[in-house]
Amino acid sequence: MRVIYSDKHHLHDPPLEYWEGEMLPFYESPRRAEMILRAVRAAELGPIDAPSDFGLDPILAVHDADYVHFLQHVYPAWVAGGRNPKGVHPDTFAMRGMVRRPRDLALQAGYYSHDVTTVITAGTWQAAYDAAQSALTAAHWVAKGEPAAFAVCRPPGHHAHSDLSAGYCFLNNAAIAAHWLTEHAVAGRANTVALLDIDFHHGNGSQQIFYTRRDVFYVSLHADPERHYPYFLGGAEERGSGEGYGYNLNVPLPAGVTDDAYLAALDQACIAIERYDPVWVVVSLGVDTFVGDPIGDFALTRRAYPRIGARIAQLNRPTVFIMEGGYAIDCLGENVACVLTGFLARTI
Ligand code: OKP
Ligand code: ZN
Repeated sequence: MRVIYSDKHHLHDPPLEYWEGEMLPFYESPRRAEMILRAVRAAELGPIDAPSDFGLDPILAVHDADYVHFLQHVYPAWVAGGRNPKGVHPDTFAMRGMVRRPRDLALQAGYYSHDVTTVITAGTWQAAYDAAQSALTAAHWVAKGEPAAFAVCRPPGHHAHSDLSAGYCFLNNAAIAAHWLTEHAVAGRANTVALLDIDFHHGNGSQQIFYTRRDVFYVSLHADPERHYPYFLGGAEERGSGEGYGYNLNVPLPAGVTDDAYLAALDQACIAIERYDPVWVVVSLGVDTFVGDPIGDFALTRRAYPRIGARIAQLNRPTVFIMEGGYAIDCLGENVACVLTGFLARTI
């Protein structure tokens, strides 16, 4: 399995995040990717390389050009306006019917973000850009015939909409990789990519990006949004629209889900993917489903992760793994490596 990792994720390192009236250390920290890299190296999954550069076009194929421009240029505009250089922190958010976008880039912060976790610092764009390029590099490897590739993306991506940052995410790495694969599809094949999201949280951004399309089937297992972020999307009744109707599958799960219950739900999701019969599988890989995760409320043990990887391998398609969440820092690397070694045991 090819592994893609860029050191530039270190450039995105906001010191604090807002939570219930307090400022806490930023959960989505550079140590996460360091821990994953270390475990993946120890597991000897395969060669670990820096991403290639595919430029902006594959990003602009998924994201709004003005939103991308905002991400690239807002930080200096924010600081030039005399604001706090620790990071871009909007205090007001554009909501239903609020269509006016201010000309000042700094004031666009609340127009282009869904919540307070998407703090933009001086290096955020470079880190997010390299995470997207890592996902694209992984997609290229499988398009060229590799059975699997893993992109250690940080910041993560699955909450980012076409024109909104959300939940620690700026560019939707998995969506960028999935869309790129659809442009390299076998001619005449309508069902191209299954995007399987096993992060604890619903991937609201991935759902939004592919909601009206049938060439990417979005399937997500996640905490019921009645209980957990992102709250406003992720219900089972959201099934896609127009041509995409029937090609969005949400499986909300209760608190305390055990290994066996999770594997049973994953089996159902995989059966739906087998019925769809995609050319490629893209996995939004989060391990915040772990019992020890400080944000999640599932009860998966370490032993679940090789089983998850093995079930994904049974889909028997070229597979791109894209890193998303997981915040139990001490177990994070090992849980991720367990999914990937579990996958490899079935394909070697
Ligand atoms: C990103 B990914 C915790 C706040 C959590 C945002 C969750 C984003 C999760 N203090 N709110 O899906 O792991
Ligand atoms: Zn998550």
